[in-house]
Amino acid sequence: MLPPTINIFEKAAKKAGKILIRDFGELENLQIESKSLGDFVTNADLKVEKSILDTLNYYYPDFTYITEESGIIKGNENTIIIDPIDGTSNFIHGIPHVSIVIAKMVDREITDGIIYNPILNEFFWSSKGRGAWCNNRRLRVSNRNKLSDCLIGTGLPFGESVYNNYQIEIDNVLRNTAGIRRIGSAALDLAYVASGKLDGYWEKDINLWDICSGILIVKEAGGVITKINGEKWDVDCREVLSSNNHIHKELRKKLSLH
Ligand code: 2AM
Ligand code: CA
Repeated sequence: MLPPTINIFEKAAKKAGKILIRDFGELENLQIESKSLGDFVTNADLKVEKSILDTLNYYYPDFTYITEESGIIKGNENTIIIDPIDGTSNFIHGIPHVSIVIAKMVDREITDGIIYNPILNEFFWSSKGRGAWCNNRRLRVSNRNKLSDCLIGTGLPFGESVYNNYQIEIDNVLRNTAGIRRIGSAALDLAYVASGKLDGYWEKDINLWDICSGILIVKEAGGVITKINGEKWDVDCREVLSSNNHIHKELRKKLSLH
């Protein structure tokens, strides 16, 4: 049986997922606006977020909400974080690597989180202490311990977020691993680390709504989450390094050579 919070998140995500799927099938009618260079919002993002908020407000009218599209809605100390579509660029281009993210945070700790890809019908979830799951399958990070065998996810910077030296990081990782994947949804990158598909993942300049659920899901699947320099991650960090634990130190070194 799903924990009660996850049950409610599932209800909200699956209802909103129907809107996402409908719009994914009619991309020619999509209205797209640019928030900044490379960062887009569509009418689907707004509709999906509204649907999630409508469902959650019924169950949790007094909570605080932190959302990608509506900003912060102030309430009590219980906080829900929402990204209606993580992977909006993929969505716009008809690439099915998109996800709905909903997490609960109490005292700056993520206690429950879901990542739902309605197109591939993959529902990832975790509650603290309850393990990590995709649909009915328990998740476990990979066992690979040789960095040279490992597939690593990242997000390439885009537009104004492009930072100096990112090519050096990419170069170091490419030279020492089996390859890099750029999936385009940070939430799915973390879900794939938890699933043992990717062995590690790092990204800089990232928002909490992209990674909130994934942080808990990776930890509950036996993985590690830190800052890129190996220090403790907290909810104010705008970067993340995650892995199956075995390769963490070595991967960190490849990212800290400059
Ligand atoms: P978003 O779709 O919710 O904006 C991956 O690198 C992360 O960066 C995603 O979680 C994605 O979140 C965000 N992002 C924003 N603009 C992007 C772009 N043009 N290309 C790729 N990712 C982008
Ligand atoms: Ca988004």
